[in-house]
Amino acid sequence: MYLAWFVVLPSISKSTFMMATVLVGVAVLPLALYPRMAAQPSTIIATSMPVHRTFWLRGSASLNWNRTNPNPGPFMSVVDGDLVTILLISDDGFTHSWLLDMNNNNAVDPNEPFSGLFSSTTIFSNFTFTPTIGGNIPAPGNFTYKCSVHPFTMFGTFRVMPSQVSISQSFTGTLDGSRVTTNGSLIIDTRTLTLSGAITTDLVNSTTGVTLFTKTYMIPNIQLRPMQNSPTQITRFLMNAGGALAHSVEMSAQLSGLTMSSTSLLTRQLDINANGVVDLGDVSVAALAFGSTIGTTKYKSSADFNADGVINLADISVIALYFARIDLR
Ligand SMILES: [Cu+2]
Repeated sequence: MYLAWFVVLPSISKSTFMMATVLVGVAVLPLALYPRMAAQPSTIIATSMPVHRTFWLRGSASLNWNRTNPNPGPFMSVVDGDLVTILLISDDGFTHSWLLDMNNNNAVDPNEPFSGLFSSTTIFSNFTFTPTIGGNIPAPGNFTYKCSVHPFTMFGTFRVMPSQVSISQSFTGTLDGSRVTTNGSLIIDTRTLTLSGAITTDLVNSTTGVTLFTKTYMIPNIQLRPMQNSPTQITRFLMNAGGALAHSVEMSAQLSGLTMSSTSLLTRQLDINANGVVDLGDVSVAALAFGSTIGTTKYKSSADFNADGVINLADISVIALYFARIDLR
């Protein structure tokens, strides 16, 4: 058989070989294109499914839950519709309970999630319930959990988040004789901490009012990350606002506790080479022109993001802030 190959191979004519190469190329082409097509977002708003969250609490009348005295017991955060299991054990041999005291009256009311009493120091009690906003939980927010027996020394914060937090977004800015406006909605899925939504960007000539560019951007579930030394979760992205001169609207969206906010900024396009991401290629252009003023050979208008005629720290700061960020185009 091996011999047969050596015999057959040299006998393939040049034209047959060319034909085979073309055929292989045609066969591989769809495979090469497929990942690009698959990367296009088909569903913009992905709604997360409820999850099962488990907490372990060891109760002590003098040392609080999990011995956190003099501080409150562990912070517990759940999302509307999650399955919540609290595994409870007595630290000091006394009888305790876990109560979500939503009206803060230190008493067990019929509508309040309540574990019942437990006193074992060796066997965990299992209290499982589903916090449902509009059901057993009146509204999203922070509530105090307590031991109904020792409500003044055994307490902590129990947060119920809605599954989504949304805000409407609008912004107007003027640069290089263009007025750019954005309008839309931003939505954070509180389980996955991803940002979605849709923002329409319009660019008009600020003198004539003629619309030069308009586009609605779908935000493709961008992941939020914790800010350094802060409980705030944040993400940043930019949107192309094309025109006679290319512009970007930089946007940040953040979630602090139950509150969502966003900020916007208009500059010349940070993604200078327009490849969909603010990368080293863009930063290099800005770095090389750093310290220059308009009219000098070192000056590059594309790196003068705030269009003030000087490429200084203000320009470097904004591109640094948006480094590696997606440019929606
Ligand atoms: Cu107790």
